[in-house]
Amino acid sequence: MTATRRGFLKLSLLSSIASAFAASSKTAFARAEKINKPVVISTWEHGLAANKAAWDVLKKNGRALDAVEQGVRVPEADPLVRTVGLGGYPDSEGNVTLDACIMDENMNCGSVAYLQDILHPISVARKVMEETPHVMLVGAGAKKFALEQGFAQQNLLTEQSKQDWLAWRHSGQQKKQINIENHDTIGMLALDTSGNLSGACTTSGAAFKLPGRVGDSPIIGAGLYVDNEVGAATATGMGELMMKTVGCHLVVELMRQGASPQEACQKAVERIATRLDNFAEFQVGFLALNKAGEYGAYCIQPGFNYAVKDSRGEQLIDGKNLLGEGA
Ligand code: SD4
Repeated sequence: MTATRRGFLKLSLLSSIASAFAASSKTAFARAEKINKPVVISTWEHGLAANKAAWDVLKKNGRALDAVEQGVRVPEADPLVRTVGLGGYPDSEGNVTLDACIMDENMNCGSVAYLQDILHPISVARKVMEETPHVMLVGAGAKKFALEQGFAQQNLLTEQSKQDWLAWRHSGQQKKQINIENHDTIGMLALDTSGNLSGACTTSGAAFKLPGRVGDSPIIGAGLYVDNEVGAATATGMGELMMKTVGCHLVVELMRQGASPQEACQKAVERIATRLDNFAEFQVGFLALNKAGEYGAYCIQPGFNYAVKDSRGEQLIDGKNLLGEGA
């Protein structure tokens, strides 16, 4: 086959794939009478304050990318949020190590993992996305990059988190690395007035984790995924389960096939439940938003909630779940 013919075949294949994608992504629009935009949604109750900061950007016709970055910086800087940024629970040796990632409407993404002593890992992740040819920086390299970019070095272990870590160390419970109570990552998704989606996810990870452990939150596809033709998803809970199933990518692909955000999150949780024997010991919650501004969530255990802000106001909604009463 000649090079010209090969080029022609490749081009026609690409254009038929593109039209198939465009057709499938129309399903959400076909279902929705009106696009609900702008809208921002995020995990857990601390999402209420984070959404407010994101809304300040969105209501001025700002970009979803700026909204999610500004939004999740709120819990990152709040020492009372014990699972994200400053005041986050440390690992089993008392070191606070942070994971974060961000993704925009053009499939650009940036991520940091095992980052120490920097208050806003989400902004470092954005710098990785915008200032380097890479997607992910980890550990000492990520910190060096952050310092070079002008981020300040700061001790993130608050007295309260240190006391909780010491109590855990003396409790003889060291084998129990993760339970369903001790993690509350913030994952945030937004659709702006231009109809573009972005997402951000940031966490101190599982409390008292093994040193060096990285969860799903900085892993594109596991803890966050955005496809501007279809929708976006983020996750919270026991990261290993999302990593084994590439959960957020799965949620977005299910929406591509026509599932609503709610149905897609439920199917992804069911995938975990049918594949992973020990799923019932853990919490996993998925949160999704599509191009029409429809949103939904689903989790394994009762107790997961998420915050929504749009032109109708703000809400805190309990996630439907697999194992709770009435599920
Ligand atoms: C992790 N998924 O490191 C994170 C923890 C979390 O809600 O989500 N907490 O596994």
